[in-house]
Amino acid sequence: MVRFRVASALALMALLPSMASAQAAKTLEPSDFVGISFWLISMALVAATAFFFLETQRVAGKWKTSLTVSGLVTLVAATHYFYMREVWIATGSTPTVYRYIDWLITVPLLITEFHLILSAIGRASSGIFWRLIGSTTAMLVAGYVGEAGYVGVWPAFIVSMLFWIAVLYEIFMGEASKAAAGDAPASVQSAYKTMRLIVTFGWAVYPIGYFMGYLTGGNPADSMGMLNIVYNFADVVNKIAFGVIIWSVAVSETEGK
Ligand SMILES: *C/C=C(C)/C=C/C=C(C)/C=C/C1=C(C)CCCC1(C)C
Repeated sequence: MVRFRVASALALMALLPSMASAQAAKTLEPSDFVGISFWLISMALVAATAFFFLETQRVAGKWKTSLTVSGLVTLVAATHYFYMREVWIATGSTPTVYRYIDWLITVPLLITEFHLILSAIGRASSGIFWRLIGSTTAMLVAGYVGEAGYVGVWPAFIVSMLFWIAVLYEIFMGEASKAAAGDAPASVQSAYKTMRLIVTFGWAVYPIGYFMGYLTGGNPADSMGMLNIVYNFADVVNKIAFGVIIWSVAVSETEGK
């Protein structure tokens, strides 16, 4: 039964690329490094999804949900990458709207994982969860209205940064940090600390991308190339590496190491 469900999820994933490529007008040029990065990352996300879903069968019960959520993050992102890749290759323009739809779904899923780890430590309140969801959503909406041209790129950047700082405050100094200081197994505590570092340094790559894309005053074509390369790289760290950290804690806890 479990095997059947995993198999059908994988079969569905295999169909996704063909669904997304129906309207492709051009093929990938060997000199299009941004396009190549879209390809590499979409494939890495597919592989990561298969891996996280299959590994749910190996870890102890309380870790299964975390790994399933990791797989959902990479599945949702892979699907968006198929579309983003086509937009970039066919038109050479930045797929802002697909990027932000992806983030609006995957960031709350990542916050859910954060919260699952916190619950494994023992004292996670729902207030922490909703504050993190609220701040991250506001951070993304501000970024979107800046990138899509509804408001100035600078004010949007500043507002978005403030909400990200609110997230950092919550996880380093707020209730979440206190909840994490419980008497959980060392491996769970270290997972929480590592996830916190990802939200600090891994997430910092996104504002750097935004800055390089809109705020340096460089040639727009070069800036958009940088923006996409940096965002793509950030997604590898924050979606795949994040999941791998959870996976490694889950395996070592399950196997009693
Ligand atoms: C899987 C996708 C993730 C984890 C996306 C995270 C996105 C951010 C942390 C974006 C942050 C931004 C700022 C802090 C300021 C400039 C605008 C944003 C939206 C790029």
